[in-house]
Amino acid sequence: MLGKYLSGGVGDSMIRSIVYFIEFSYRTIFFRPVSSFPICLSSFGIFLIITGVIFFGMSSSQVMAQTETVPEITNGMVLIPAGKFTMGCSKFGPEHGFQEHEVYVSDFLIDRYEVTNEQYEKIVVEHSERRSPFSKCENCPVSKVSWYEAADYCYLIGKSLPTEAQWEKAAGAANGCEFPWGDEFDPTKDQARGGLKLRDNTSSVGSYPPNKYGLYDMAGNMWEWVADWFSIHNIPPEVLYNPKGLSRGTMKVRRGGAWSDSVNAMRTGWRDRSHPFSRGLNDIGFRCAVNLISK
Ligand SMILES: [Ca+2]
Repeated sequence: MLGKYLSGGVGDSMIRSIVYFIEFSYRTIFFRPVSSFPICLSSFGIFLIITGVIFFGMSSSQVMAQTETVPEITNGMVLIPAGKFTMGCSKFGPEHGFQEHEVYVSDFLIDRYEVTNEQYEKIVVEHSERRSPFSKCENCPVSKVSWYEAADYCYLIGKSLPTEAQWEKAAGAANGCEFPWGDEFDPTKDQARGGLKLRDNTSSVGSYPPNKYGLYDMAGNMWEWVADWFSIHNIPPEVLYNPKGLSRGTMKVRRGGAWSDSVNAMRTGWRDRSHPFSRGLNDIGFRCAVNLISK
């Protein structure tokens, strides 16, 4: 009866076996003659014990599976604590800045490093055939990925692209305009991989000092796709709590500058955009994030 009820939908063999066992026990216990009541009682006790062991085993294995997968997802990620911050940099104008406005961002995790060629090609094997000659080592940041490909990668490993607000908060500049380490870029100090004509390729991720959150290459190395649509109409959104930007657009925002770009582009408040199908000019990569609340 029960087996017939469940066989259409749930039905893997283990669940079916358990259901048949319960049904068999039920018939054995409750359809015996009254004279065999003691046998019924002892059967009922055995039934309870075995059922308990089975369900305890199932729930334990589920808990073990969950605790084993959590570290895999969050390995190499950094917690960015919730709070308000001033997003944008008005002085870069509507083309490359955003009118300064205060937003609140909840706790989230973000990758400590840009996604590397090796990591990306474990999921998208064929990318190795178009790996950029300017970023070709295993531990170099992946490039030549469209926004959609970057978003897909993050989704497939249980993450998402950071929103622009999350990315900018994680960049950690004291104000919204300058570099993660301060106001000046000095190429002799090896602060970041970038500055037009100063570098001829990328470096392995994490080759330069981290920012205050322990994140690497938030300035330079590769531009990084973020989730938001770009708009030249530089109006702060109505939603200032975990803002996600516009609901539609034609271009996607990229942040942080690249090995081949100008010093200005590495400034935390500087933003630029590309078409989401574009794979860039060997200069756009990404990192992923995990939201710790549902909205
Ligand atoms: Ca970067």
